[in-house]
Amino acid sequence: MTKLVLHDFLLSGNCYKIRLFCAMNGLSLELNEVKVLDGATRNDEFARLNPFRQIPVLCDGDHVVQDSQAILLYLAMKYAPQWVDKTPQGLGKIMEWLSYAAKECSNGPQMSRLHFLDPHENIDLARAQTLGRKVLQLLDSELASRDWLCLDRPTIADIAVFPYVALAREGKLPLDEHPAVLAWIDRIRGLPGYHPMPGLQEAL
Ligand SMILES: N[C@@H](CCC(=O)N[C@@H](CS)C(=O)NCC(=O)O)C(=O)O
Repeated sequence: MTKLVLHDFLLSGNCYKIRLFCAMNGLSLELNEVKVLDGATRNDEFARLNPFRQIPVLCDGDHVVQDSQAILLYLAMKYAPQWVDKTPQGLGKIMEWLSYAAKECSNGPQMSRLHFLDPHENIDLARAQTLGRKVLQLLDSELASRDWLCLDRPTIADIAVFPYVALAREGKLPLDEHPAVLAWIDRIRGLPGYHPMPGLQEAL
């Protein structure tokens, strides 16, 4: 197996998706800390690694993958296929949630949290929190009748949606009003290999 290097930032929920997935699947990762709050993704050297100028970026030997959803899909297909699905129907269901993580979870809970994490970011907090509340409501209603986001088992869909939802309180969002979401967070925390990131160490 080639060496896996993650260009990472400890407080980034998107990077945490990859650290968590690797921990749950016994994949060892070398971490390269990128000081994203100091603008380290915005220089030309970083753009040669990732023209999108964002972390996470995964290097699997010479192969480079950027975007947390893409990295989860790549790693699962290559090393842990039980987290994805072979059928077009199953993969389509997983992709629905990966897209939801990339748009709704990012615009809502991620941006609400970022407002408090980095006051220099120009974020419309009221809009982000409105979108964040919609995410929590939708997830609570979806998870009221099932344990996992899709396919009746944990998949990369759950890993992609998990971090910014579990960190919702850091964006001053009302996680405690959503019991089905809290129960799902608890189920993820119970999966073998789970380990937290800063902000997730406390009991629910
Ligand atoms: N769609 C991307 C978004 C990644 C992202 O938002 N990265 C942030 C850190 S969490 C970043 O690199 N921000 C620096 C910037 O945009 O300048 C993913 O899911 O990986």
